[in-house]
Amino acid sequence: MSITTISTTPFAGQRPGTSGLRKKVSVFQQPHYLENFVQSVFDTLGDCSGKTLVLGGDGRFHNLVAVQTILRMAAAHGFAKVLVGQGGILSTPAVSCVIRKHAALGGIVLSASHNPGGPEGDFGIKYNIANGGPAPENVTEAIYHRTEAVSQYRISDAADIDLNRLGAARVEEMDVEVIDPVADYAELMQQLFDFDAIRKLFAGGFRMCFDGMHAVSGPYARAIIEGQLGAPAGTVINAVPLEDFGGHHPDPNPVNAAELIDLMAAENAPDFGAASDGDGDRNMIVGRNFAVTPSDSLAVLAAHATLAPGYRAGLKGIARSMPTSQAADRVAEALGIPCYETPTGWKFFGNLLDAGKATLCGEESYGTGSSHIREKDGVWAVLFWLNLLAATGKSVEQLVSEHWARFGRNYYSRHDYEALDTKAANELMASLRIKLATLAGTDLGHYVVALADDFEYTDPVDGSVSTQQGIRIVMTNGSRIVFRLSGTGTEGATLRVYLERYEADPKYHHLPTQQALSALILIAEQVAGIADWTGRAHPTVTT
Ligand code: VG1
Ligand code: CO
Repeated sequence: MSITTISTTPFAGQRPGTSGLRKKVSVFQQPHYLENFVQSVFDTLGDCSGKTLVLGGDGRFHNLVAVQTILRMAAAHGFAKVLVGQGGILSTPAVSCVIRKHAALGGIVLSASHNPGGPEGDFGIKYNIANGGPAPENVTEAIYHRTEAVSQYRISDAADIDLNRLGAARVEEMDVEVIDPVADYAELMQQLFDFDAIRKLFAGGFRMCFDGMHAVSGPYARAIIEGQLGAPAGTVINAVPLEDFGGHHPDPNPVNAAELIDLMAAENAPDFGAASDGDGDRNMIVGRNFAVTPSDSLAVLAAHATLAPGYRAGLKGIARSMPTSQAADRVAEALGIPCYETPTGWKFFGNLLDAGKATLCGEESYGTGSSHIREKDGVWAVLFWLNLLAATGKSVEQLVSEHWARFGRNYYSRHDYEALDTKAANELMASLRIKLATLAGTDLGHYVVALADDFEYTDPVDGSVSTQQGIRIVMTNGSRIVFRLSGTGTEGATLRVYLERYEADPKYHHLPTQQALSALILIAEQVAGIADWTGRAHPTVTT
């Protein structure tokens, strides 16, 4: 065994996006590609001697190869120890949990999250810092600048370790511990939720379906929901992580989790349905024939948080990403706590959580989480809902309808235009930006524009400023249209159009969402000239 230094040359475009570096598997398979990025992460971290690193991924194609490579590089970089998930598996929230529990320096998550996997699919890598959360922008930018100059990397030539055997191993001088991917995480969940009450719920015949989408959350859901909470075997479907997610998009929304949506609409539907994404940090909540929008889910959890033991003391604040609906703002107002509005991406919640300013956080993209870790957390959200259902004895639809009756309903939808020509998408955004200055005060259909700007965020904790985080057109009655380009795609550009309309009157709380938003949809098309720029008359995905 020896450690060698290998010469390399930089690859263009190794800039982490909304959540790490994501590329086609074939890009990651190029010699030195992964190594260059990992070396750049390690160079950015500096001296790692005596430090612990957490490592794991969502089990997608290329995960095992990457895990072994990173172990050899970590040994060459002087790490004292790596905690790696058995079989190379760790969900994103579990990585966050393990980093915090074991006071690690940080962790590496191998995942492209909700993007498809397999040899033709996507792969990804992201670095999480000591608080357990995604590296903030100053760190990801430093890593990116390093990738532009990297000229060598260090790696051991040690043999692969057996990732299936739990317990101690070694690479060079470095200790490796293969850990149960679920244990630390499950222990944390027991501290937050009333497992006894949920056990009683299942014992009383309550039925649930959790769709693991052949991604990483299956083993977590099985161990906790079937194993510890006593739900019958088979409650978790598509529970075994597959390298290609069974050929599906592991994205828990009504379009990609159609199997679950159909089941929940069937005659003999279970009481409760849920799904999670590739790396286990997203969640979709479904009642009988009733899908809950992520923005509403955040608001409902916030309104009832004190029913869960981990949140009995109340919430310090709520944080949501800018495009997420303002439903949570109304709850925050009623609770007399602050509501923060951040750019898209979980990394922007880290400082608010660390500073104790926010307890619950959420994004419209099926992401919900809290101060228990520093990532969004799919299984956590499902357990939180189970806790509410057990504590109130109400159905999902009842809880949400009552919420609307009390706070009003924020109709909400996101329209995605995927795989656009990048130049055309950039031009669409640029031309919108030019229009912004003259939009305020003008009439758009029956709406009057109150504010039109490009969202800029100043972090209230460290003062860092993030610009161009989404173009928003806010109407005088609070309705909004937001435009931004995705930072997680790997093919061309994706335009996301976010639409929100507030309705106070319960008489109008049960309209089909697209119908309720139709006037705003038309305005969005007209203001941005979507069809003209992109040649697309309709979005590819509507959620
Ligand atoms: C998308 C979502 C964003 C989320 C990000 C990572 O980013 O919109 O809310 O934080 O994915 O989620 P973008 O830039 O494509 O809009 V995950 O579960 O893919 O790590
Ligand atoms: Co994810």
